[in-house]
Amino acid sequence: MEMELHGIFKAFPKIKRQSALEREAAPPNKKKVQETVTGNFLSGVKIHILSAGIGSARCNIFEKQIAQNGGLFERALCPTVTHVIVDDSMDRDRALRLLKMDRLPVSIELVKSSWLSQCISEKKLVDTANYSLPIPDRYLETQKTEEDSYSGASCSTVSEIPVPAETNEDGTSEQVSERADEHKEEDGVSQNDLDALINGLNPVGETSSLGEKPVSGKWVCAQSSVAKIQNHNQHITDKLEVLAKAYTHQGDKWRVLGYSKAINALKSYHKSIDSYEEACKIPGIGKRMADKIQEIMESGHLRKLDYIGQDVPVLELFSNIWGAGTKTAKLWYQQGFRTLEDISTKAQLNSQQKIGLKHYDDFLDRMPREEAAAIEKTVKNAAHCLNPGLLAVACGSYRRGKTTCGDVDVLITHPDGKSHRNVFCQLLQNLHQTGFLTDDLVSHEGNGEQMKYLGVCRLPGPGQHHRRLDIIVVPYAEFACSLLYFTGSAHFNRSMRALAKTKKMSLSEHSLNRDVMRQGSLKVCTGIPLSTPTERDVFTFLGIPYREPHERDW
Ligand code: 8DG
Ligand code: CA
Ligand code: CA
Repeated sequence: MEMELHGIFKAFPKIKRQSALEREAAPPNKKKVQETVTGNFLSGVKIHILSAGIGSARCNIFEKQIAQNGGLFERALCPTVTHVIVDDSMDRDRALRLLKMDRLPVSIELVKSSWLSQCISEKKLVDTANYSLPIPDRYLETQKTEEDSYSGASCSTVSEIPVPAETNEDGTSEQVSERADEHKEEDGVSQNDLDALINGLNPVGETSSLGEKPVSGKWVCAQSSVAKIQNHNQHITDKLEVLAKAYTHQGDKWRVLGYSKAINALKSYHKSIDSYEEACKIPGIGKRMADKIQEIMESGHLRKLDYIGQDVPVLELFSNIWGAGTKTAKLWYQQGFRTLEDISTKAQLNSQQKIGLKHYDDFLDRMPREEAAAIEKTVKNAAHCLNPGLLAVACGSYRRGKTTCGDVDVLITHPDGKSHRNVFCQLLQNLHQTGFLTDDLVSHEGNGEQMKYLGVCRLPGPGQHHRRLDIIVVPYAEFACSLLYFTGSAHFNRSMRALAKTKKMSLSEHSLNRDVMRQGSLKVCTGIPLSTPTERDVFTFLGIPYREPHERDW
């Protein structure tokens, strides 16, 4: 079934390699419609229309309108098509049957004709969200078979693989806050959702260095990251990771899931793989994945990497703008933008994306931990000016002892349980006044009694970079759980939440609750918060050994 994606590209290999200009002139199946161009909002959009139900007269009108508005009409479905238009009453299965496809590559959207009508009447590229044809449930199974990635013996069955929505159930509030400070929040399913699916089911490598079940239990959160198993298959995982990253940027979440699962399995395998048969036996690796592994083993290369779309580097460039996720990156690509210059001059940016673009290089650059320490100290000093009893701790990668940090996450509380309440606004105001805070991304996000600020700071003095800073003020009763949460890693946290779930508990940045009742993916009773004055208490309630922050760096 993988054939479909490959099939398309194999059928049009020349198109993939031609330059854009050549492509415009070359394909014999493209009907050139000589229309006066009256708009260009469809520039970069290539549309194929499935005429069934739409009728040839309407198709002809659409064809003209596409050309008049800067778009391209493709008579035949080919890899460069960005949208396939179908009748509003068409369902996805039927559309695929008519297209003679098992599924569409993620770069092609299947949308109702009312979307095109709406674009034309509004004279702009309307978001396809309300017009896309939904992916049926069984599609998940199709994907599974396709990559054959979940067929390993100890892997979960399809029915056990939760759909992304269920990930929220690990703790709705967790997801809300994750989405807020993650600039991928606009995507339906983030990389983290996918990781959660994997980690919740297959925590740490299913095979130990002896090829047996690890004695210390299967949960990531139960193990020290210091003892991370050496990757004996890096020559293979490096290549698969490139492919997985490409799929991530293209928003192909199910392929990302399959690849991540295989990569995890390979990384924790106790030796270098020697044969196709050996690869097939590893849980999490199916036959098709084993084919790829064999290809890398034998040739040192993976041909599929040569066919990564030219959109991938551009999508990556765009989604590295803080505030822009895969969807926005895709939209910008479809609008014909290819460079950051295009984005700054032609794209419609929200205020966060403008800040993200302004500090593009600084935000991508990880700061040395000494700089993170200086940022923590600045926030701590400002907090102590307001109230010397306040606690201010840098969490995240800094607390895990990393030598470089992507941003700084400072958690603030007061042991008296109440003096944290009036701190948030005053603290931010003071830090603004000194010029330390330079830009606000999310300036006031309340989550229960927790307050969260996401912004940008810069230490005084010449040559300093702009850095991302998160400040979270929490009530003391929630301090241990929020300290645990904001220390991470995200991977470690997901494992802990998944473990809590198996014990009818739920863990969030607020509390660890017992007696949680769930019906399927729905939490019907939120349970009773346990008293957790320290992080250690959370580990104890979950029945796992305490791990120091530097041991949580999964
Ligand atoms: P970095 O900034 O050096 O890149 O790493 P970090 O400090 O570990 O990541 P972060 O993005 O600043 O997030 C801080 C903590 O928040 C993270 O260590 C664990 C927690 N967290 C989760 N899930 C998620 C998530 O989905 N996104 C983000 N950004 N943080 C999460 O538990
Ligand atoms: Ca951080
Ligand atoms: Ca952060």
